[in-house]
Amino acid sequence: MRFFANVPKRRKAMQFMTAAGIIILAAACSAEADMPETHIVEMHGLTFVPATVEAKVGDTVLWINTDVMPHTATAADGAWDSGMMEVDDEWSLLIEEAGEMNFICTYHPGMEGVITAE
Ligand SMILES: [Cu+2]
Repeated sequence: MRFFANVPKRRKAMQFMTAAGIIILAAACSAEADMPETHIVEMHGLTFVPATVEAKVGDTVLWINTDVMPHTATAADGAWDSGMMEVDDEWSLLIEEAGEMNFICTYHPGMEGVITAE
């Protein structure tokens, strides 16, 4: 009888450990949600797509020239510059501080975008 009396306790212990495991797993998943992301901006049809990027500090913005002509990804204030990006070239920028950063293509005055980093 004693042996069987222990079974429910063991089951409770198992249930507790399962619940603890789920909590740990949930915590790990939410930590993953805060992992740095890469935001892709295509240069296409003389525009940046998307033109607005909402990022977090630690994220990366990756420009890819999928157009038929060269472009640049250049900070409007001159803080950074990809230089000439030929067709199919890629260039990335690590977001190191919060704020709003306007960017342009130095070849095409109409090409504008903005990164909002928090
Ligand atoms: Cu351009």
